[in-house]
Amino acid sequence: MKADPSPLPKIVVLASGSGTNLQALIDASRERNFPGEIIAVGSNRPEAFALERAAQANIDTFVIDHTKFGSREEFDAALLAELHRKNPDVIVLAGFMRILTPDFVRAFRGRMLNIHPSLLPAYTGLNTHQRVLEAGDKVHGVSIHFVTEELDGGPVIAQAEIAVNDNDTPESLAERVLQQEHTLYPIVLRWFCEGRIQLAAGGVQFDGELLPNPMRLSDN
Ligand code: NHR
Ligand code: GAR
Repeated sequence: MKADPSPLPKIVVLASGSGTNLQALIDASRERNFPGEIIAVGSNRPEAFALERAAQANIDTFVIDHTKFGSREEFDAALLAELHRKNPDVIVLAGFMRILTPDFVRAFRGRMLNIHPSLLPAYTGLNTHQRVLEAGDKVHGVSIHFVTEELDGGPVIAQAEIAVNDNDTPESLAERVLQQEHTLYPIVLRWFCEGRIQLAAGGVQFDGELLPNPMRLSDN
């Protein structure tokens, strides 16, 4: 008899919005030999389309509605309790729009990834596409990083860039950045599930070596 294969790492995705990144991750995780399983999708917004995408894919969903809590700490405690029930190996933020408290982040240190629509450390926070245009930048892009207490400040694992055109709008930039996101996030999640990426003292380790710079995909 064949020995049981070792169980796949369990992934929980948190999303607040339309969930196109979630969809890219679902599609990738359905490919043969993907080294992880999305066991649940959670949202702080009951109306998030991401929840419908999960349901369509027969993935368990949960909602912790932040408007029902008196404080950030109470919301995070409820989210943390739900996550402890699911017991994931990795939490993937995919368009998740609530800042997480330090206690929450510490509970999943080294096991929580975020995708952020800028070339970090540039443009942490919200409205990145608008701010890139206002600054007149010629390149823009996306970063995937470990989540730490510092908002969008955790060590960056990988980035992809796009060229900014003279006639770009926040919407046209968002569209091209999203395409890069959909390519990059499945690659990075695969690496993480394979055990190739680790949060270390001095930054990100890839195959046991500290990365001098984030991994980079380029569209040109
Ligand atoms: N939490 C911690 N501790 N560290 C990070 O790096 C985090 C995080 C939570 C979310 C995603 C981040 C992004 O990629 C993220 C990274 C939300 C806001 C925000 O201001 C900022 C950055 C990110 C996500 N949220 C408002 C808030 O009061 C609410 C905005 C809304 O609901 O639309 O939480 O950009
Ligand atoms: C993505 O561009 C993601 O990088 C960004 O929101 C979009 C979500 O799209 N995330 C943030 O701004 C986090 N604050 P999606 O719901 O279609 O995946």
